[in-house]
Amino acid sequence: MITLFGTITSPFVRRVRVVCLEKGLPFALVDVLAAAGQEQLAALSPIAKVPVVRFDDGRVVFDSRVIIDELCHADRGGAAPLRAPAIDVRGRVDEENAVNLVDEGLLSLIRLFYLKRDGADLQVAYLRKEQARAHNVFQYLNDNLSGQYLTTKNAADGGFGRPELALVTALDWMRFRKTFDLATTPRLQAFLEHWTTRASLQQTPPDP
Ligand SMILES: N[C@@H](CCC(=O)N[C@@H](CS)C(=O)NCC(=O)O)C(=O)O
Repeated sequence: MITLFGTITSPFVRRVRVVCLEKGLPFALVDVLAAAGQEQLAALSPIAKVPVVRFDDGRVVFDSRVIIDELCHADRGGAAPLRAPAIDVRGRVDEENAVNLVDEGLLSLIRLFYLKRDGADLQVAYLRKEQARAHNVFQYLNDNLSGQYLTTKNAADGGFGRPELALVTALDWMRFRKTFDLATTPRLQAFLEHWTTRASLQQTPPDP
């Protein structure tokens, strides 16, 4: 059994939960908001971010991308039913760029969310830069959504892969935490509405 350390609200943890559900891989979720989970996480990961996964063979993996790679390894039947990662040079770069864009924009918003909750002054120069980064990333994605790796093509046509998973989990967290006004990015709003009908996403809402 895979042990997943995380929270229900985290978009990065949700990606791992979705991949496990899609592939029918059983897992046990340890809630790190509880004291016992927090202690276990601290003992396992010096980064102390979630998700962290402990595999049956004892390996501990600290990052959602590496965890998903491992879950989609050939030994576990590859990526299916998700779209397999591109293998040609151009496709690989496009796909990694797409995931990176989403992650950088999302991480800026997550940092701003925590800082606001702690009462920090968000007007200092670096945090204004974080706000601008998030705005620019999601505006860019809104304007470039129809590319090959951020698609609303249905899954049977190879339309649901890692970039789509990254973007839909990010957008749903942004909606849930009210950290970004999706009305300013209508194509992203439509993308979110399109993909949240997928069963694995219906089963993993951040606000159950
Ligand atoms: N690159 C990491 C990012 C993970 C991440 O930032 N997780 C957030 C929750 S959504 C976290 O644990 N934040 C706690 C903190 O910043 O202390 C991944 O893909 O797994």
